[in-house]
Amino acid sequence: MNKNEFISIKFDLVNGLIQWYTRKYHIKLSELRDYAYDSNEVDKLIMEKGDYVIYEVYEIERPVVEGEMIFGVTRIFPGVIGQEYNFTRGHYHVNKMAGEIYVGIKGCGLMLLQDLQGNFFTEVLERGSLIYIPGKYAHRVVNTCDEDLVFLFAYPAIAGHDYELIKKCGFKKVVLNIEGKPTIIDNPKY
Ligand code: PAN
Ligand code: ZN
Repeated sequence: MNKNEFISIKFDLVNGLIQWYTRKYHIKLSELRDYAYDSNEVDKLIMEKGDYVIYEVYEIERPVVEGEMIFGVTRIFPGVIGQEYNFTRGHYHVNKMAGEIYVGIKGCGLMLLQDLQGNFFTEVLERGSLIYIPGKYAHRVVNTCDEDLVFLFAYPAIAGHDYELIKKCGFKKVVLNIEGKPTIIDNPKY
């Protein structure tokens, strides 16, 4: 097998662990400050518990040229930031033709989707969910359960990631833990 052309690795479908990757990164609480429903809660938590990891990403990078795909696994740890369930930053793809596939491997949560026209949708993302995200939709995942939420993703290498708009205005809605139940409310910052 020519390793430059083919990638064939073991993927533990129960625990969501990939045997090999080229890049691992994590996002800590402090890095979600601008994205959070209540940034005061971020500061409060950092004072109490320190700056801990909210999610980690294991990625198989590929050259950024047409036809190539980047894929990997994201693991969101359970927890809340104030009332808000742990979540990924969320982003638009710069290239609006670049869709993405998410496959739920472990745990449960919600995917938030929105386009630039203000259309907003949520989809359940749990073990066994397969979600196709058309290129124009920003996407964020929220872990609403008390275990790790793990999903596989795959997208065209030329997609590009735009976090700025989400950082500034967020998603139309946020998912809060209200009396123990995931509750979707309007985001006042949007
Ligand atoms: C995923 C995400 C990953 C982390 O690979 O990049 O889950 O989420 P954020 O990038 O929103 O922090 C993806 O959607 N790539 O396009
Ligand atoms: Zn994406």
